[in-house]
Amino acid sequence: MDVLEAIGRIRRGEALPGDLESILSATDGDAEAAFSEARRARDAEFGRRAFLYGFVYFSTHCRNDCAFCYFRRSSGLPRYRKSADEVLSLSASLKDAGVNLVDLTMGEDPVMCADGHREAIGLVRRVKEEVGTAVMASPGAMSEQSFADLAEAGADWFACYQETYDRGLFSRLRLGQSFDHRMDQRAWARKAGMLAEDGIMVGIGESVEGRAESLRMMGGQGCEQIRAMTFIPQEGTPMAGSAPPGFGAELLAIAAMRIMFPDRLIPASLDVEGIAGLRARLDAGANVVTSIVPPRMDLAGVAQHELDIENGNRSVRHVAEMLDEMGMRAATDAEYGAALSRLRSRRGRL
Ligand code: SAM
Ligand code: MD0
Ligand code: SF4
Repeated sequence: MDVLEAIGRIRRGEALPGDLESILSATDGDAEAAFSEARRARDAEFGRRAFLYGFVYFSTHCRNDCAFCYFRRSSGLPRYRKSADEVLSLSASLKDAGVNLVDLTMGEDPVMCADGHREAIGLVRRVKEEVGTAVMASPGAMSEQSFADLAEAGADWFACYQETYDRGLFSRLRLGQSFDHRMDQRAWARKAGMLAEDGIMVGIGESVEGRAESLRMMGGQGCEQIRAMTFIPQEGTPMAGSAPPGFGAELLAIAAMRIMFPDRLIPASLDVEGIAGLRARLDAGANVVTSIVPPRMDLAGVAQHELDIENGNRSVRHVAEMLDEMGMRAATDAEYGAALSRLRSRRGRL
């Protein structure tokens, strides 16, 4: 199948069976064509600007046992939980450094989840009130009643990734967790007035057809931000022996998302390949740089819990330099605010 023709059909909303799969399995010149179309779609929609997200993984305690995760309950790791003061000062320093948003992320820490997620929601409220930046909350799965409280505390975004839309695969990854309850999360978040992010993992045991189906399903839910991240095998987990991934499939997934859903925010995560992978992800059509983590703060990443943190490569300064080299630049807070207003006004029509 001709990839350029497939791209054209997808862009016109006339996709044929197999069109998405042909992008996801493109090689060489065909892959380059997909990346170039994706960049064109991104630049037309957003200009040559990237939004920058700071990442504060404030508690690595977790009651869940996801097969892929370094921080799963049964890995006997030392863990940390930052105090409210630490979270506030980390968020403030990220804002000062120039991020557009702070992503407050936690494992499903029983202390933070207790009493309708009272502690976690309290942190969001304090960061909104005392730091005044845009905030994404990534607390894992919550009960429906907590969403109104989280929205009222000021969270702009709620992130919770389905990982895959294949129920069988989901049950082998998120052991003992409900597929439907996780699906409900983003619907409840949006009903409460927040923007929502969904995501899938790439190279986690899915076929190209399975990945295509997950991308179609994920996009069809209309979440304002959507992502694909390559699975990184983690020592001490049941999936430690998996083959180390290539990143080509993730890049094609990013390009495909941009071509199918041009007006969404799509991350280039530093948590997969570190700074070395930034350019390729932006070149594939991403327009948000996530997982910016300041050095010397004893903070962890998720998929790459150490890579590029202490050497400062995940800092705003370093990212801004790379954007500059690519003829791109970091968006201002006013530009980010305008993009969020646009997403909110299109709610239900993405
Ligand atoms: N604990 C919350 C949850 O699971 O929803 C929020 C943070 S969780 C650590 C964020 C995401 O990181 C997961 O949903 C998964 O997509 C991704 N992730 C975790 N471990 C990963 C790995 N080894 N490789 C790639 N992505 C991973
Ligand atoms: C990232 N490490 O953006 C973060 C994390 C959670 N909302 C985000 C997966 O890559
Ligand atoms: Fe816990 Fe999230 Fe890791 Fe699953 S992915 S074990 S919920 S931190």
